[in-house]
Amino acid sequence: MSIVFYFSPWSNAVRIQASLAELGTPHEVVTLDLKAGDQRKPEFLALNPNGRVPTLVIDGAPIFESVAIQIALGDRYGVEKGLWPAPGTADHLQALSWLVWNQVTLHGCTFRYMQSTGKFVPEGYQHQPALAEHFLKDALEQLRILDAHLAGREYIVGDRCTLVDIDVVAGLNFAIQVAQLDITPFPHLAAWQGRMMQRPALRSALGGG
Ligand SMILES: N[C@@H](CCC(=O)N[C@@H](CS)C(=O)NCC(=O)O)C(=O)O
Repeated sequence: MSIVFYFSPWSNAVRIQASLAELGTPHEVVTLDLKAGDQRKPEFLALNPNGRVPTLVIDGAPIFESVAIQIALGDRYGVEKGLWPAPGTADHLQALSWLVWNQVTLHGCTFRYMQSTGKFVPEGYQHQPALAEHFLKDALEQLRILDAHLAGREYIVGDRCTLVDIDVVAGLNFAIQVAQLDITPFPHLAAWQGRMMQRPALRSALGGG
């Protein structure tokens, strides 16, 4: 088994870095310099025509888009490590649902919120306070939904930590740091995030020491 992980710091690749750290799966890391345009080199475009990180090559076969990568890692390595529900189970369906919810619905509005504020892109480019307010309202509603889901639960799916928790906390930490998203009004969510950040592998992958 061989995994090559195409990575760049402060990018969407961090969520995959966190999953690989939690899984403890041996892998080679290739760091791309996105500012220098490494992602547009023909040899990389041959692996990911979209020219983005994260990208993985598993036993010689490329895979891109972090949701697809999380599912592949879960199905191949996560079940035996206890970090992913077995395919064919009700929890597996829940894992797919919350993973895609995180990246499409929650990340969709938090990312658009970040794009609409001067904190993330230069003021005057896409800095639109009315849009920022709209997307922030959307993002807070999604966080309320996750907070309600976490009431009385330790983890998002089933009764143990899965790559879904890893993916959600990685995206959320980014939004908290970059967009100063405040999760303190959501007690179940804040408690879950605190528990997640106690995990040594995750903590170290997300730069928490
Ligand atoms: N939906 C993609 C997004 C990946 C993505 O946008 N990656 C950015 C870094 S955060 C990238 O590689 N950008 C390079 C570029 O746009 O040239 C995923 O989740 O894998």
